[in-house]
Amino acid sequence: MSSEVRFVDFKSDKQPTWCPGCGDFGTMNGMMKALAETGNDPDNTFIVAGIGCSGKIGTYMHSYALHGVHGRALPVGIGVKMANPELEVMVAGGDGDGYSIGAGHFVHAVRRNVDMSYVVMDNRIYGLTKGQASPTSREDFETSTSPDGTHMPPVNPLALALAAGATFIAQSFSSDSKRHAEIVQEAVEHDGFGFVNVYSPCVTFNDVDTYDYFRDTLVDLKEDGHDRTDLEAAKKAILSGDKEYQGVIYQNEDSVPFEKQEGIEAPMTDIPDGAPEGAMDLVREFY
Ligand SMILES: Cc1ncc(C[n+]2csc(CCOP(=O)(O)OP(=O)(O)O)c2C)c(N)n1
Ligand code: SF4
Ligand SMILES: [Mg+2]
Repeated sequence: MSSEVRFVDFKSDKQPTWCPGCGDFGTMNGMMKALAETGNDPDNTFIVAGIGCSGKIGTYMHSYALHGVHGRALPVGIGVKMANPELEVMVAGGDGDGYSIGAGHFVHAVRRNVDMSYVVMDNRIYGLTKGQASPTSREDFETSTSPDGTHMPPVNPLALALAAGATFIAQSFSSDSKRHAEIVQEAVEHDGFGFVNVYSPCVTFNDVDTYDYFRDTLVDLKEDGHDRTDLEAAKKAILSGDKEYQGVIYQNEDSVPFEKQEGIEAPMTDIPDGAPEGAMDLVREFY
């Protein structure tokens, strides 16, 4: 790893096709800053992206990457990390990708607690498919698929993570660039599954959850005297529903990542003793 990596080194030569003003620009910048600040470089970084406007991020960043199947980015990211724990693995996707079709994977990725980060670009809408209601859309949000509201309460992704035993739960806002980058950096540094729900406004299809809304509403836990290691305080912040927060809401400082518990410390190609004859040749052939 190089000590001189700058965040622009994580930028690819592809021009984003996101709409001008899309929150995903800020989300991506913060991810790149966080990776550079933590001493990673494109050669040791693997981004796995879901499907959606958000999912295009793996193309716009310079690193190893896989743009997978809708809702299936997390199991791929887990597989990458288990095959080579020396890689920095970051998974990114949208609220539809992560909390609708991929909700099952989300819960189990949280439980497994592999040392990686998961950044969800939450715009409370399906952006790529032109504006249908997503799991985080408000109950009264009118879209082409919910002309008279969704008739369902939105999913609270932080509560889902909490219930599944998350060791790191955070929330940020793409437009608060310094704070957002700091929070993603903390997720990367966390020993375990670092989950960040990022409010990343869709300026084309969501005129309710706007930059102004998040700017006016979000309360920063850093200024609220919150103790991130206090599970009861985290429960209160997540479940009381009276405020929307940004910051690290919960961190279990005793977290031991799954792969460490299982004694997986080296890339698969290095596994030396005990492997059946010929097995490692096979692994290397497909590595
Ligand atoms: C299996 C499957 N089902 C449905 C789709 C259609 N589809 C593509 S993106 C998407 C939702 C995108 O919403 P979100 O994950 O919130 O991402 P955003 O575009 O808002 O960033 C859907 C339903 C698909 N590509 N694959
Ligand atoms: S449709 Fe929305 S989420 Fe997609 S690029 Fe445009 S502003 Fe961003
Ligand atoms: Mg979305």
